[in-house]
Amino acid sequence: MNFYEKAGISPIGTERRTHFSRDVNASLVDSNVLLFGWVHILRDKGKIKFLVLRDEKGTVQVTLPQKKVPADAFELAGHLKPEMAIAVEGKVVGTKHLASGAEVIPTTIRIINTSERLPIDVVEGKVDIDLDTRLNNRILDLRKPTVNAIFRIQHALIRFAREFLEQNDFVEIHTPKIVAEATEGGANLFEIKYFEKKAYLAQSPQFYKQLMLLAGFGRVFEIAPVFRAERHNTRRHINEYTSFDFEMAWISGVEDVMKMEEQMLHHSFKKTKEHVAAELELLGIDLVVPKTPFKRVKYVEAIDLLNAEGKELSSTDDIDPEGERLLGKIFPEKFGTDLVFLTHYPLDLRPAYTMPSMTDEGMTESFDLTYKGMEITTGGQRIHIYDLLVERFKAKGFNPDNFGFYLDPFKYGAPPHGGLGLGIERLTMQLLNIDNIREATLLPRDRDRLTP
Ligand code: AMO
Repeated sequence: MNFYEKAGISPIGTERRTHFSRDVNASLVDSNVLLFGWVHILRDKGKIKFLVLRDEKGTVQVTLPQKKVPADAFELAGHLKPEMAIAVEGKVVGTKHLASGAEVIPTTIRIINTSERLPIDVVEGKVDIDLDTRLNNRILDLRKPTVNAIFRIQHALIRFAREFLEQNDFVEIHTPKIVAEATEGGANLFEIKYFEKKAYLAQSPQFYKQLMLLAGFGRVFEIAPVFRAERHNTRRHINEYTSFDFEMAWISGVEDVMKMEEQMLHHSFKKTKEHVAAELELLGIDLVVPKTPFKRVKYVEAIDLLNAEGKELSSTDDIDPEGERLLGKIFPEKFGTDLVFLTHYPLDLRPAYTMPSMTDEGMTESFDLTYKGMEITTGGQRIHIYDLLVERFKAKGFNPDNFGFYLDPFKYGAPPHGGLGLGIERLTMQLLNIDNIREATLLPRDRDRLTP
């Protein structure tokens, strides 16, 4: 017995699939098709059996009237179990009962791989299971068409954002994730042992993306994992996320960076809407392509708006998550838009590399982009003047000697520059109205979760 026979399954064979499930429609009536996929739904009505086959592109109904299919195919269909991998060969016939207008009457069914009893259902809506159980069984969970669709949409968002940057002369870079110093402050830094030295997991490509502009690239971007040792488990924080960063030289101010982002998101949303229309429809999302320019609101003005709603904040207080949520309500009512730039953050609330404002005392040339009330991007103009940079590092309590690898290149004609970091999971969750960031993360890492 070979191992196929031992497992009770068919060898893979050399034939290729002729169609995907979603190709099976009235135009294919009378054609022969060979489909590969998973057993999604089984219904046994005695003299007729129904099987819904699911593949990467959707589902198709396979119907087995006892009188019209070979006896061995009918018999085998009786042994199928949910999520078995199968090959179905058969003829397409028209039917009025299905939206696609067609189904497949098989001539052969082969079991390509078996499936054990499932720990969670792959068919949606059968039972409500909690997120933790779903994440424990994430690989099966991802087979659900609505869950799978989230990541196809995420892919489209990134694909077209990247396309926009490439059209605008940005060079994709890959910077180290094992680093010697914090870029964003020490509070949420993961320390690792690096042979005899102490090292950290990168919180952001911040220093290196800036340095690449000093290295002679005019514009760079990076889409890569970053690590944050967030102490709390919240619905919008994970410990490893994918940061979409870009950085551009020779800007005349932070406004150039915001313009680039709003154009990039406009392009990405517009093309995503076209390219993954089916997935968006499956999730019931009407993707609104944002109008440019996005609304800009100064940090102090946002504080005033919050205080008018009963908060008691000073102009340099940090806006807490509740305040953010409140702004998420105020902004659409007041400005009729979900995407709002908050600008001119207080010096105290921004990292040492942020350019102080010359117009707004005590503030910075920086911004956050909020989307439906949640911060999805942080960005700003950076300090390109060596002495000022060292002064700001000292003011934040850092020892400049530890940052020589970053600071020293600024001695040699650093161009004015700025950029931003966008969390792709936050973008996805807000776009799809997902409540918990873990659902917009393929394989989330949080305080309690290190597998799968
Ligand atoms: P910041 O620390 O604000 O800025 O992060 C930028 C964006 O990353 C996302 N984000 C997170 N997403 C999920 N889980 C987390 N724990 C988490 N923390 C942050 C958010 C946020 O807006 N170097 C700067 C960026 C820059 O100025 O270029 C930075 O990292 O979407």
